[in-house]
Amino acid sequence: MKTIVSGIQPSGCLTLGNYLGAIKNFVSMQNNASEDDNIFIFIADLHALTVPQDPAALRKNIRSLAAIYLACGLDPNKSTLFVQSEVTEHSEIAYLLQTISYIGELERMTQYKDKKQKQVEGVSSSLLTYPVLMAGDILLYNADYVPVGEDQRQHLELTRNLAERFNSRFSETFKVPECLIAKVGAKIMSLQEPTKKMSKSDPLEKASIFLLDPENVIRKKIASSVTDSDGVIKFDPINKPGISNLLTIYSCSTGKSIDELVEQYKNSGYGDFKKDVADAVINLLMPIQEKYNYYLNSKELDEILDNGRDKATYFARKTLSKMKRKMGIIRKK
Ligand code: AQP
Repeated sequence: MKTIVSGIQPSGCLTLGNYLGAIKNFVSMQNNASEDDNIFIFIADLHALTVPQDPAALRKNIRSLAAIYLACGLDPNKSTLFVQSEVTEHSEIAYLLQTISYIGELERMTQYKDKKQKQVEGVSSSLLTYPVLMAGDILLYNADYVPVGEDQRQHLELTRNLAERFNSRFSETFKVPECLIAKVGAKIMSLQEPTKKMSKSDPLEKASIFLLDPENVIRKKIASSVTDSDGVIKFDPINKPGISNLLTIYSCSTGKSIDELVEQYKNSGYGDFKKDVADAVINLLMPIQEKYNYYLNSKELDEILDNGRDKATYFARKTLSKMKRKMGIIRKK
């Protein structure tokens, strides 16, 4: 029996990066799982709060992300889908793990260093402690595997350190989880600055393809994506980051290998290539959008999240009470 845990922040409209780097892998792991495996995929609303959010938009984004999960193929009969804040054990374990984590190791996190630059009104302490909450999300369910994009590797390393530290201080309690990162698609880059990752909170609209973008917008964004002037379609992320990113997007959207695509387009210009990349992305996203609209307005959505919350709570409670017992915060043995 294996346990798989992952989540995404409802911090805006999801990007193609979130889909190719994360959701696509959740779905394929789900579809390859055996009956006794446990898969927990959550909506990381507590994580979203580490940077300022508009409450009305956040409320909307939580439901929207649930509908995206379902539209992309997550099946509530195989995966437990829930909202992180509704399983209050997540907040509790985060505090308990903070007692064994060090400020120095949190200050070294790249994402903290990047995101704190953008917090003009002061850096919230939750931005610093967010990776500990993430460790808690994973350890609560004693995960074996955590499918994430490349940008989360460092946080996963911290999770592994905290699991080992807890085990050595209080006796064997947690499995040390493994990070699963896709070989292609683990880091989809911005269309406008292809040396930077595509992000849902990027203020530059044209930099990201959103999963809910209409067809004409996708075409325009890909047509105006930044490339280079040498006119050759080949995979070279250092010298040709724009074209390499489009090749990755094309490959992940169709299942064709990058080598195959390079061969196919060896005599083509960027214009034709970009048009075909746009077609591939549109073919991928249009069926998802159709299902999204169905789920967003369905009664099932809330039922699925209620059931998911109850199932996740059952597992989370067991871990948390074991942890508290080992730490000595219990009145009776
Ligand atoms: N560009 C990307 N390429 C591949 N994978 C990506 N992920 C994010 N961006 C890319 C993966 O998506 C999962 C969920 O990410 P998240 O929303 O929890 O946080 P994030 O990594 O901070 O994502 P964003 O889009 O950049 O959000 P904002 O802008 O709100 O910070 C993770 O598995 C991540 O690796």
